[in-house]
Parts: sequence; C-alpha cells; structure tokens
Amino acid sequence: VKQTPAPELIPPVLVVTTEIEASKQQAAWSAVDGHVLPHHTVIGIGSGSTVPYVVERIVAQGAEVNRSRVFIPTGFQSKELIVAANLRLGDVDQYPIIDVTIDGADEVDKDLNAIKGGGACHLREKVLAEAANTFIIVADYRKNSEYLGTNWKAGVPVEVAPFAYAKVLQNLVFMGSQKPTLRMGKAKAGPVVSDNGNFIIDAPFPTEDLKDPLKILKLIKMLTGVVEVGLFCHMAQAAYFGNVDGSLTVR
Ligand code: ABF
Repeated sequence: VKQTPAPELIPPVLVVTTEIEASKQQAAWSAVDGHVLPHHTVIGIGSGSTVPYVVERIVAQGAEVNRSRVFIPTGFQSKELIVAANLRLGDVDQYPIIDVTIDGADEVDKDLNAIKGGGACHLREKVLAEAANTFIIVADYRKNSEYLGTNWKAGVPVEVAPFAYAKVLQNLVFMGSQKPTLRMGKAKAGPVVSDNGNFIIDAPFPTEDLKDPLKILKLIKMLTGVVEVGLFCHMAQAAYFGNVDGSLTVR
C-alpha cells in the first residue's frame, strides 16, 4: 500500500523571488534546524520579515512535535503568524522561561551586539530574548557588520512614554545623537505607536560611539521616560546570516 505522508510533514513550497528573500530563508531554516530541538516546548517567535521563514520551518518539523509546544510572540505580527500556522499561542507572563527565541535584527556587530526595533517591537523582543535560555538572531547578509551604525543609518530605536518624548529627544542630543527624530507613521499623520502604546525615537550615533554599544545603552536607559532601547548587548548566543551566493555565515 502506498503511504502518503501527512500534509503537515511536507515542507511548504515557497517561491523565492529575490536573493534577499533566499538569504533570509537560508538563515531562518538553518537556525531552526540547529536550535529548535524536539525537547523544546516553549519557543519565542520574533518580528520582521525573516521570522515567517522561522515559523515555516518549525511547521515543517511536523504536527506531532508541535502539539506539545507553546509559542510566545513578540508582537501583533508574530501573534498572527503563530495563529495562522495553527500553533499554540502563549504569553510570556504564563511562560517566563523560554527554551529558545529566534528573532531578526536591523544590524549585528562582530561581537553579536544588535540594533533592533525597526519594527517598533523591541521592548517585547528584549523581554523574550532575556527570558530565553537560547537567543538566536536570523538575518540576511545586509545586517552583518563589524560595528553597529555601519549599514543601519536610521539610528537606535528608543521606545518612550508619549508624555516624555520631547525631553528625551533633547537629552539624546546632549548625549551626542545626531538629529534624533520621533518616528512618524505612513503619510506622517501622527507618531508610530508601539504595541505598548508608546512612541519611538530613532537616535543616530556616530559609528565611533557605537563601538561601545553597552555604554550607549546604559546612558539612554538612564533617561527618564525611556521604556526600552533597541540595543541588544551580549544577549545572542549565535547569529545566522544568509549570504547573497546562497552560503551561510554563523557567528
Ligand atoms: C525585528 O524585525 C526587529 O527588531 C528588526 O527591526 C526587524 C528585522 O526585520 P527583518 O527580518 O525584516 O530584517 O526583528
């Protein structure tokens, strides 16, 4: 009798349209293969355009293993991804210890420090990274830098209480940030509001300053009104980058 594999065991077919998409997929699939293991039951799912490939690869591990797992999202987008993939949704307040969190990044330096928050989700992303026994970054080759601020010019995302934004902007200038700006939504109709109801400031710093990202992180965190800073220092155990030629860089 010919056996037909259960649908969930067939890896989803994906049409790769660009080299960038292929490199994101390569990074995400390899990270899942290396770090989302059968005995892992609590998995953190990050945000951004690389993460759908993470979910795709986890789904390909099969319904049997995924039945005993719970998935914790970093925001609205990843929550939707988890629900659409028919995976069980949980929250970090129920599961404060996570086996592994996989997330994207805007830029990663040679020491695995990262700028995150281009999607305004870095508060929840940092909580899930901190809660995880293993935190893995997945990204395409454009995010792989020696120093932060080399390729990512938009600045360090800073989530602030709306009431305090003007004061924080001023203090960031005093700290040496070059033209920090309040992030505006599409059509500039109003500020971007995070999933937590806060505003986002993008604070560019000279690359020289970002050679010591922990110092910048500590200084920004001291400012009253700052909720969280999109600098992730010494948090990741590994970063997976898909390369333009189809190869993989793992740090
Ligand atoms: C999240 O998504 C963010 O911290 C970061 O801003 C962004 C990276 O997205 P992508 O995978 O689309 O480059 O992880």
